[in-house]
Amino acid sequence: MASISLTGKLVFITGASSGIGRSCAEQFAAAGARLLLAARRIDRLEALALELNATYGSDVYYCELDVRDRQWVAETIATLPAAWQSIDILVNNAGLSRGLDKLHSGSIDDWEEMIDTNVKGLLYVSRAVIPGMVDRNAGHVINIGSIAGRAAYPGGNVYCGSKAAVREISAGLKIDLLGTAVRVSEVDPGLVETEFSDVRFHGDRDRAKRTYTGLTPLTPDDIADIVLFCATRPAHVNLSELLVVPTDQATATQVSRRG
Ligand code: NDP
Ligand code: 8X3
Repeated sequence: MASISLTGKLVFITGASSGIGRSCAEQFAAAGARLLLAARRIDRLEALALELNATYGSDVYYCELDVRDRQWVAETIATLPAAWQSIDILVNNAGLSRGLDKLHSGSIDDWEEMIDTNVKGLLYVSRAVIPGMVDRNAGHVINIGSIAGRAAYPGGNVYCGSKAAVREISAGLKIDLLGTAVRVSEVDPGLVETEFSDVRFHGDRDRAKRTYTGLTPLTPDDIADIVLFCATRPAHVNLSELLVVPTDQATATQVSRRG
């Protein structure tokens, strides 16, 4: 069965300034897609847009966006230039973890940042983008969840809860879109070496590095490859959920480290 071509498709990626989102941008660009990129660090998006244009001749529109800001999200989507309004694929990737403290000693500010970004931000973006997909009876929403959403681990409490919410939101969205041609996928990675752990440990690079010591983690390109696989299945095929772990990882807490 022929896979779907991404040539000329309009792909909106949140959190494209780093890690998995950035790799998705690169791989969709290489596949001939047009890219709508969002994140808070606009300087990085500008550099990425130039790079993708120079390398692949990509058509890229980028915007500064904090997905936690409901009004900002709504206005950004509502005021996109005409040529950038018909979004074919939404990759809800922007997200983060903060801390690894026990719940009873955790930081409420950290909790709010995770819930506001991972859950509410994903919802705001979805609410702004999906109506157009339904109107056109075409589209694909790909949510980046996590192994953390499938089982809690020590200190994961609120992050795990936020990703469990992404899992149920994805499942609910699939039900709500039944009868339309809009597809919903959730990709749940295990350990991927990105800036994720730097952010989790508030810039403690040594602690962040230890997350990946002695094992071979996934790369952001590994996840982007899978996101593109979901997006290129034939139109009647909906890959609903995918758990992707390094060979050195079995569960969130069971990993094989050497040395
Ligand atoms: P990175 O820290 O490398 O990238 C996170 C991206 O999210 C950045 O581009 C950041 O951009 C963006 N982002 C964060 N907060 C906001 C916000 N409020 N508004 C807009 N953009 C925001 O981490 P990853 O690439 O690893 O993370 C991407 C996704 O993958 C997240 O949802 C994460 O939970 C998930 N994930 C990661 C795993 C891993 O092991 N790395 C495993 C499982 C899931 P900026 O700061 O410029 O706004
Ligand atoms: C990121 C993977 O195991 O650190 O979602 O939660 S984990």
